Amino acid sequence: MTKGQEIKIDKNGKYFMGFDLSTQQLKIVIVNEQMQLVVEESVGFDKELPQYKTKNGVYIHDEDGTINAPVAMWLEAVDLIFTKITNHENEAVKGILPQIYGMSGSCQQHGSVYWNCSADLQLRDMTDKKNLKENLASSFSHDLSPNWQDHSTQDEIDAFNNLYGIEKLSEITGNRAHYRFTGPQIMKIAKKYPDIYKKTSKIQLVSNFLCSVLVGKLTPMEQSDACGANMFDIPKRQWNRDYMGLIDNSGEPPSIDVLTKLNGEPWPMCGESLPNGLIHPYFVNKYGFNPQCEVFPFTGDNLATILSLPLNKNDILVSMGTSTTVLVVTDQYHPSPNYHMFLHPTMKNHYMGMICYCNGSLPREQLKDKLDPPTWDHFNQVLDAQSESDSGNNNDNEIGVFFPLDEIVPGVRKQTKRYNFDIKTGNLKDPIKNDGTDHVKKDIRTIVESQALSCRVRCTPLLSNDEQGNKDTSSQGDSTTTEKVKFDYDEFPLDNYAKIKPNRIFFVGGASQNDSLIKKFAQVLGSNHDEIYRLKTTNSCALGGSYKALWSYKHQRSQASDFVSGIADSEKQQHKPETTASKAPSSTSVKQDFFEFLNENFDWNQNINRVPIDKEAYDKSFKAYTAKIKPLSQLEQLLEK
Ligand code: XUL
Repeated sequence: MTKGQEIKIDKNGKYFMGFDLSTQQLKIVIVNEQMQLVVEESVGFDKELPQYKTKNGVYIHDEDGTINAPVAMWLEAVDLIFTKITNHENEAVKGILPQIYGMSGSCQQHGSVYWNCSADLQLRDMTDKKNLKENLASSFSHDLSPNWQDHSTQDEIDAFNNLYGIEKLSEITGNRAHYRFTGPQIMKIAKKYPDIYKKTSKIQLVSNFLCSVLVGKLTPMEQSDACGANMFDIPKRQWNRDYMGLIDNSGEPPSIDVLTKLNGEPWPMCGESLPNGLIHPYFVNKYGFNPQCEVFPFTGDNLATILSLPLNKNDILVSMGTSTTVLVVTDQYHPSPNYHMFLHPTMKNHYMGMICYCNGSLPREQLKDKLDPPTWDHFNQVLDAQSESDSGNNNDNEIGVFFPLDEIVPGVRKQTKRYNFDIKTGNLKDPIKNDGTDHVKKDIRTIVESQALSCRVRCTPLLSNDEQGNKDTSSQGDSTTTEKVKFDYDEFPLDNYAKIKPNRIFFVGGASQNDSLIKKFAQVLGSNHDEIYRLKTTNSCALGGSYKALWSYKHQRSQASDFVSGIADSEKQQHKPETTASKAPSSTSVKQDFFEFLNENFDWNQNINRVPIDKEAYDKSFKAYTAKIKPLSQLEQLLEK
């Protein structure tokens, strides 16, 4: 549902809810059985829950890079968002909660929540005489949840990387060690706050924490989100005991205690549609939810985002929230320390490749604030004018990085650096010292270009080169004749960067509403099919969650009906000759996997804007930006680690 669209709620219809517990807000969306968005609601933490005194949803401890968020604030946000729905000015929205038959959702990844041994009972006994915060006031061993922007775990990531080496860690868990990943974060708590760790009975991700609150019992971790812990063995689909053993080596054998705290193995398997349970009576009594409403496993926000769009092989999704992430779906497990690999939440034997940047919207916003007037319109005017002035040739010779926060890719400290480079050789020349206001306009262009270029150089190796438009490339990484450029841990032939493009690009998230910004990104990234799309709603994660709930609900029932018709068939078979045995398909069942379901039912008109592009100019730009790849690689080698 976008602004100006009419809300059509059928009093007899079934509806499905998707959550997104993100860094700065809690959001929900509600869709009908036709996958149409009918309700969106949100609670902003800083503004609507000011008593927690968070800044952008978190507490930042500059002294050691710790960033965390109060768990009680999230509980208050859940009560507040349902209160907003039940007090809604639109009568149909106000009355919709009894019509919710399934819910699922997404949460910021990697964050962990620490429960004490009373958690199970207190979750079970939640009463509508109190609010959630009061009900669960003494259920936690730690009031705070480490946040994905945290950078305080250098010693711990060294331990993870060094156990069997970075390559092996990536091969097993899909990821090298990262500050924010849950394993290193838990290890820090165990070492630095042994009392808290000792009192901790269960550790959850933010995703299964929220799910647990909704069903009123401690639910297991969801498999794909568990891949963000540096401890989950993706090929074996189980926790890796050796990496778990790093957290706490006081027990015998070391990983048993950690396994108990993690509530056993993640469950169910990715691609299955089993629910975690029915919604707890607290929500039925307090807000009128349907007692039969099923709660399906919650996942991470990026993982839910890929569920919001019918992505094909070689399509890329660029998510522009607080962080910028580039996401691809693949059936190949090719882990590398350069990017992240996760299991796909709803498709068996599929994976999500991801590149994640901390410095997404923040540095752009800081530059916007230096303008007079400090508005996005002004920012866009500057960006568009700079793009027009070089008519797609991009023949300037400046390259820069703008990291007000420590960055994930490349893994470097916060810093800003600008350099000139030689256009002919691509070699860096002198640093540009001028960062006065007269340079702001130049910086606006440089920052957007360098953000997009960084996405391009890192997602190209994730794209396959056998697609239409990518056909003439030599196989990835095996070219010995061309110059290679290094990014992070890998070298890649420069030539391939000039040839490999994604097929379609989908932009999602708050900043994707900015046309100037996404056009610039598209010019740098290129598209074989010249297809650039934007999801109309900015709530892609919550939308993906609602689709997961809808598909799971229907898939469950179709499996059950298959099972019943299977029994009926086998009973019939006992009375019929063997040759006539057949299974009658149920007309209402959803037997497809998630991808087929989404492809068949996705409403392009309601959900998507196609962004018009000038093909010739875009092709020219794509080629011209290739010239900036070598200087970017050289600049990254100079950054302070
Ligand atoms: C992904 C990551 C961020 C958070 C944002 O690895 O850390 O994208 O999930 O909520």
